[in-house]
Amino acid sequence: MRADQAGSGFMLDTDAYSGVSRGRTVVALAVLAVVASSVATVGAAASYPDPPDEPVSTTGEESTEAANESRPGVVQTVTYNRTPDRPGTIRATHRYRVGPNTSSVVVYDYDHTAIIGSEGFVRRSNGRWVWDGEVERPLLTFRIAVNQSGGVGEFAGLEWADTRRWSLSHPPVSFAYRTTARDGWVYSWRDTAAYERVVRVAGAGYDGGRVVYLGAHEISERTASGQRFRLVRPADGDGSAVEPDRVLDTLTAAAGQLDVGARDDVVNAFAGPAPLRTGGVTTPSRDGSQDFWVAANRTVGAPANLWVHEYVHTRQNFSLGPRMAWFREASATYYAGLLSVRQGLDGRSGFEAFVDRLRRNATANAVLTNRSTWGTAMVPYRKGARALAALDAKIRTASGDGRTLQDVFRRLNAADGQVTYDRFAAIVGNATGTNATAWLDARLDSPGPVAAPTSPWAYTAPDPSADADDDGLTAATERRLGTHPFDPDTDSDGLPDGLEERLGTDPTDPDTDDDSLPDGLELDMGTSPRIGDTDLDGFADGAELVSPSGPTDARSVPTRGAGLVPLFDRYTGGIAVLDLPRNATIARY
Ligand SMILES: [Ca+2]
Ligand SMILES: [Ca+2]
Ligand SMILES: [Ca+2]
Ligand SMILES: [Ca+2]
Ligand SMILES: [Zn+2]
Repeated sequence: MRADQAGSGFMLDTDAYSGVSRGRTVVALAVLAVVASSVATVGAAASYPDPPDEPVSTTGEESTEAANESRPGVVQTVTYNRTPDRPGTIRATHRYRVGPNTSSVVVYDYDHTAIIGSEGFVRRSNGRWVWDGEVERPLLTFRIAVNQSGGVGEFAGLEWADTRRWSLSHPPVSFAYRTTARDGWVYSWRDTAAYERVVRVAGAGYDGGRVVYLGAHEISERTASGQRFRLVRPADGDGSAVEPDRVLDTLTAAAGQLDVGARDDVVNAFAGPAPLRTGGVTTPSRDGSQDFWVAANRTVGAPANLWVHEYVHTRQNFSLGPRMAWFREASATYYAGLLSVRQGLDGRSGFEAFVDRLRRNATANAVLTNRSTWGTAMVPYRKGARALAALDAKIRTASGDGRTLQDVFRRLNAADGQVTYDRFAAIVGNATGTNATAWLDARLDSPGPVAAPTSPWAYTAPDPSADADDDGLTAATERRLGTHPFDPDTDSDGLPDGLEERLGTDPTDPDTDDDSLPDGLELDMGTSPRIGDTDLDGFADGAELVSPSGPTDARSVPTRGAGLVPLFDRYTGGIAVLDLPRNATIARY
């Protein structure tokens, strides 16, 4: 989950959006540091008497003008230490190697930090720390309060956490400097190529570029769809709830499912143990990686797959105008559910939970385009996700499955500048082939309920050869047979739909031959699921089974009947079946 607009009334802020510094970050374990050199880029032309405040949003423009400079003006070396004697805090030391043309270095007075040591920096009255111009390698040491609680309702709790054994945090690192090689200030969060950052972790730990894990950990990696996925989890009991293969399976599958551009080369997924709240995502690092974290007790399942939710955020490269702010969480929520269902997670019950959420009309009276009407921060997650489900179906229907909401998502990612509501409407109109403004206005720009489709066919992948439930039948075949595309055993008789198609049994009837024995049980017992009286002795297989007599032996016939419910229940998961009448002779073939 991601806070779109820091400083607005709503802090949806399970995401770290406050630490905005950007820079070339090099991962280093223990004291071994690797430095990647970089070529400088000239910053924006604006010149200020003093560096401005740290940005509250990083959606602003990046500098694009390139210039050649043989070496960076500043090398910042950040070293992190755990401080178990002071739970809830970590220590960071920032050392600066100042280049010959650099005339000033300014470090901000970050929130939730205290300077506990300095060399070569002077504190100004505005709280900032300025290099004294003399000390060659000035440094500042910070104590950082990690345990910041915030948010309300479902977002309440710790966003970051430090305990005696481990620490997950998002420490501030931004600074600004002035160099004669430039006209004006260089800001670390903007001119990311103009300086170098080296990160060291004292002891066991891992720096993802934005998120820092301190403590014993394990890393699992997987590559898919041109992305490197790295799962970082606590090494001991704190991380035991995390199933690395399941997490990497769902992330790599989502990477293949989501064709919207904006792929980071590296995605670092951190599993943070309690008392962390749900999860969040940071802004991308300039080295092509992006970090997100999820509380370690969050399992992989449908529809609320938080791992995929945060991953979808990493694929959001757009900048949203105020009337479009809802789209960020709405799309993360909708795709987390949709992709999970298409991955077959939790089968039919996963799909039904997904649709059930869409069916609920929570927050119906909020106007998505107008934040002041939102009674709760959950509006984009609820009404927003519902509206996107409806929109996806509209686009697919209008284009004969030629286009989907992903085409709109991709175009938002590719758009220059802010995506306004009007621009969004134009992009949607392009996808549907008709002017969509009235349709959108009624759902996004108005109060009132929005109906999302509930049929599974609205949510199957457009590719008709997909087999979400892995039952051996494509969605196209399932549609023809009337089976459920997200349920591998539509009639719950113990036989997968695909096997039933091959056997010639009815995949929508648990007892194809009406002999009171479910198809799956008959296969186990050696009777025919297609012939009610397998041995043709005049007594139905079901009657013979409970009699008992041999259903595959014509010389063995029933003497009495009994209820079949317990046997049937075993195979149907609770579908009630009629008892056979005493001495029943049901023979059908
Ligand atoms: Ca299937
Ligand atoms: Ca079946
Ligand atoms: Ca049967
Ligand atoms: Ca028989
Ligand atoms: Zn989110």
